[in-house]
Amino acid sequence: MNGGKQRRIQQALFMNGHTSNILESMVGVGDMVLLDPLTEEACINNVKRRFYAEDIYTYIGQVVVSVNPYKKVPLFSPGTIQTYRGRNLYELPPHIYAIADDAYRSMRDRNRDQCVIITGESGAGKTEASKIVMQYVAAVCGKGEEVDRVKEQLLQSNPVLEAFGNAKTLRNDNSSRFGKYMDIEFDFKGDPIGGVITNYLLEKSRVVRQTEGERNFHIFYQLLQGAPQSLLNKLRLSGTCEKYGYLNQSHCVAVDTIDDAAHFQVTENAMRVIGFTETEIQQVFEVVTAVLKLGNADFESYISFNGTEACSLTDEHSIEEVCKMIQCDHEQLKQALTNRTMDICITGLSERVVSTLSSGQAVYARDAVCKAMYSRLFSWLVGRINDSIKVRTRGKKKVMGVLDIYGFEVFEDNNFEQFVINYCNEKLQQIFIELTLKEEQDEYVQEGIEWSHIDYFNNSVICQLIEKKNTGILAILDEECLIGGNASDHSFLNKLNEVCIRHEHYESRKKKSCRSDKTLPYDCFRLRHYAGSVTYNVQGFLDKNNDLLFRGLSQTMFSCDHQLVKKLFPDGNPRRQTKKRPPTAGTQFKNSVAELMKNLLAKNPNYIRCIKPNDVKSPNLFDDSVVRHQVRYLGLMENMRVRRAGYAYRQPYDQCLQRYKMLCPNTWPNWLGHPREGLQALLTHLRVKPTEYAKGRTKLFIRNPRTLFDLEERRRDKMEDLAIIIQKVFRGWR
Ligand code: AOV
Ligand code: MG
Repeated sequence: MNGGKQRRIQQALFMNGHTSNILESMVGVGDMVLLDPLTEEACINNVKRRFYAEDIYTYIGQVVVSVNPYKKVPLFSPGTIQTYRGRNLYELPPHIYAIADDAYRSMRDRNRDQCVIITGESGAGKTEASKIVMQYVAAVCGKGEEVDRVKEQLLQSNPVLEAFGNAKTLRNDNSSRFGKYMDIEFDFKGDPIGGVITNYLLEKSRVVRQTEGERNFHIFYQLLQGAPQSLLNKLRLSGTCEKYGYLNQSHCVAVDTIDDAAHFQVTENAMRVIGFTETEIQQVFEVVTAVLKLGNADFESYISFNGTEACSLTDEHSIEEVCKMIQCDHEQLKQALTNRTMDICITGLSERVVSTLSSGQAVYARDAVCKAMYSRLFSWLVGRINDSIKVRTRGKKKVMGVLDIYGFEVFEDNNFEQFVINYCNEKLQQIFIELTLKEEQDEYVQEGIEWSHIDYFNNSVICQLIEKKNTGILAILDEECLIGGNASDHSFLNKLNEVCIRHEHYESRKKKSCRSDKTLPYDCFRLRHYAGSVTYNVQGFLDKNNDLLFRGLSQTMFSCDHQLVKKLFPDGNPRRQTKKRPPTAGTQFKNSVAELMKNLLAKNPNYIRCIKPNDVKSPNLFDDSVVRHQVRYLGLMENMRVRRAGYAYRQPYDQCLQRYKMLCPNTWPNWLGHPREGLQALLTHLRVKPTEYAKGRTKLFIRNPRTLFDLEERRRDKMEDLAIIIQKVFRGWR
């Protein structure tokens, strides 16, 4: 296609009589299906030119590709929201607003539940994109006191969950360390009436340990830097972050891009807006403080009278403040931290055995209870927010879901957490493939439309490697956890090597091809993920998957008189003790991800594919190789090819005829024959070129969005004409 023609198409696609500042800045092509030639180079150059021109959004058909600008760009304002409101997707330059508007109207007017699936690697801009979607929807839907209250609560859930669930990592200063799916629910008019948030596995190991240069969850720093003196006094918090073991080990406290003190105000205010009572807010901060202080408890080992290793608190008073605050029996907590009580079954009789812990084991117990306390607090917060935003009216609801989950990540040292996060991203890629590459092509085949298949990498083999029943990595991990006794991370790796060694996406030093690969240590396995290879260190896999808390600790926490702490440890209730083992962390995650997939597949998907322009968080650098890698694994080229060779729009014959029949005297007001023939008559009448459409078994396929656009335009004109005629007739009657 020559430049002139391309420009004309763009104009036809986007200008459509509108000129505004955002339009004037348009560079390159807005829909990459129009790229000529359709090559990876052209694609990268296109998004690059647009990135430098601050046009961060580009379409591939209905998919929005978003490049993180790493600075404020003038694309978001109430005025721009109004510009996009109620307009067709291709009428204006690509924007998240356009996709959000399309999804919202399709839900409201056509009763189709929607979901917005936001993917991309860590730091690519998913969380920001999800907030832009929510802000747009909030701005365009409904008005009134009650509706505004609901909107405000939904929006304010973001700062609360970010404060408690996000942290600075090496990849992203505000990295989501949990997955979030939020259903926003609407009534029949399209007014928001509430919502439900589902959270996925918080990376709780961060509470007690962070990699050098990373931080703990934001709330710890916010509280210490931003809480008023009166609250700090109440919590008996003094001094700086450096005083606390859980905050000082990674040598990163202050971050240029983060104003912790200001964020504290935002978090606290958001909690009030959502409806947390002052007592609840106070209790939440007490739990956060308890975690911080308990983290400073230290132990020293000694050899007990019977020759076994034991330990005691280095400073007897170190847990006094915590005990006072959470109203816990000092002696009981001390015992629970330094001893372990087990019920052992000997010849059918259950006997209670108390064993002493070494100082290392006590630190482990301390960390375990802190991780449990914090992650359960997080789940409680989500539950509490859900209580506030839940729909109280009956009747049919329409739903729009927004998914913002931790992105694919690769660090120098990758553990169980990265394994889980990356597995989740594999599953999301599956949905994308299923719906945009596979289903689309399958549909052409089913409808009998001539089609030459476009190849793509299907990552289902990697999903299988991880989740397959009995022989998948998660199943092997569970099996090892069940064995107990001699099982270890090492024996887990050995099993993996036995079962998975031949899999083309699995690598370890036991594999022939990797024997001399020094970058792959002996205690690691490597997975060739769709988005790149990741080497996982098996250390801690069993423990994190088991996720067990010594019973003495949960009982101690349950016995606290502090209302919230007690609520967080129902498993410590002696009357509710069960012998049944809870499902492992891996299995729980797998099940909840499966549930999520089912939920997403039941809705009409809208995609935002986020891309990171560089690895140094710079607004001025577009690193071709970094972007190329993402373009490849996200499958964007395949997406473009399927889209380009395919048809932009499809609709069953009868629905399509109903919508446009007014445009042709033969089909208006009624067509008595088969809708397929009616549509043919209509298209012939409108002189739509036969190359522009294809007739399937049950649906009409339209190749180019312009054609659809044109039909819609004509329909709108016709409706206006009809309205005028009707008005005249009415006037005549009066
Ligand atoms: P993520 O959600 O994809 O990573 P974020 O949405 O947190 O990434 O984006 C990372 C940072 O990039 C933000 O904190 C902003 O500084 C910047 N940024 C992203 N989008 C925009 C935008 N539209 N305008 C301006 N700045 C932006 V992770 O959660 O780590 O996977 O787990
Ligand atoms: Mg995020």
